[in-house]
Amino acid sequence: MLLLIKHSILRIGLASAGITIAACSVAPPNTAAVAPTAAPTAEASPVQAVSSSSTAQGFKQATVAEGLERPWGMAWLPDGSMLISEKAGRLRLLKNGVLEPTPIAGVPSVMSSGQGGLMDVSLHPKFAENRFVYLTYASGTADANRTRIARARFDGKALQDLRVIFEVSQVKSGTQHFGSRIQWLPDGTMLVAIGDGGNPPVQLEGQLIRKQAQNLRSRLGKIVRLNDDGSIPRDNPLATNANADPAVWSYGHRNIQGLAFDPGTKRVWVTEHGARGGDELNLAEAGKNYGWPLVTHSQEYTGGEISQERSRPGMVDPKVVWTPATAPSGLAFYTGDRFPTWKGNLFAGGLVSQDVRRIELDAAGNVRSQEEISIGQRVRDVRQSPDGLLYVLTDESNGKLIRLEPTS
Ligand SMILES: [Ca+2]
Repeated sequence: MLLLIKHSILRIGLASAGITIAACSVAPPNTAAVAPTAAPTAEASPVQAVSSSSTAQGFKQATVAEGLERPWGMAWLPDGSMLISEKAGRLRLLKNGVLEPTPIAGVPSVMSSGQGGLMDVSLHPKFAENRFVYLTYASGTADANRTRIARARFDGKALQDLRVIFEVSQVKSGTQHFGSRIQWLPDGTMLVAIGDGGNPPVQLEGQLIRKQAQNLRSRLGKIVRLNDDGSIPRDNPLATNANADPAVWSYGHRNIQGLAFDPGTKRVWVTEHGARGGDELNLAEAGKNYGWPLVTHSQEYTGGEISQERSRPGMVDPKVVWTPATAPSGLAFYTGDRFPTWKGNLFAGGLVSQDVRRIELDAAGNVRSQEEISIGQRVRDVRQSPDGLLYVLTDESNGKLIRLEPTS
């Protein structure tokens, strides 16, 4: 293991110097995820556990910025500068390649503890006109907290008129599983992923809090769909269900930290954490149930089954299961021109795997293959820049912004 880590650092060093990453496969090529075609029985789930595959080539890694403390999310402003969130509750501006030393003022007070803190940052699709910035964050105390979404106007220096536009209705304890990512849809609504609230023994309303993922009245363990002011669209899939929170768009999720949109097929892709193993890539669709915690490939951290079932009729199987866990965070769907052969691929960051998985899809939305791009640090976010390159944030106390660039 130590050798592997050292090797990764060596490779990063080479990469920073502009040398193409050498191949270093942990497993033979073409053993990557095979997508399930059908789910005949719970005993014969077709999903294969995947740990690794071949190693991607034809690019180099350049460090764009460092000195970021546990960065979480990133967004590009129209002038090419970037907003980068830091978990402790700071929003940073990277302008002309320089990280401004003073954080942006006006960020809400966050609970920075455990997995909670300032999380995603996203711009309104019409930011150039309205200057709206959206933040997701954990709010409250270790004993009473929830995920919130706030909107503010960015005047170039500070956030103004900050307003909480949405929050989880239930207050929970503990510092786990807040989500969260924001993804805009072409109709001007946004999807926001919210975690299930935590692992055992954390309880809510007399049962393990993880069960809230199957409770349609709860916003925990869900993707919600919202209008740009936080109100709930009338055409949400469960809007006419009297027993459901109308904000719910999909459910049965454990803790989604990667959310991406394919503008060609209109598919929504998510990565979510399992407990011990069983991390998932899912093709998310309105109104569907993704199974947690009734159906899962993951095990309890303390050992033993969370569920005997891997698949169930009426619940959607994952497209990939990662065991051992990669701890996926950050997901990009690549549409750029700078890496022509990567067009239409997903790029999934991994906190534990310390890499980015390049995932090839077929026309039906099944996974054809995976390659690993070793980063050598915990990867918190992966995004495509407006000019078609891929950017990676590392979850370290001296976190980096890394750019992947083609070598040819
Ligand atoms: Ca699932």
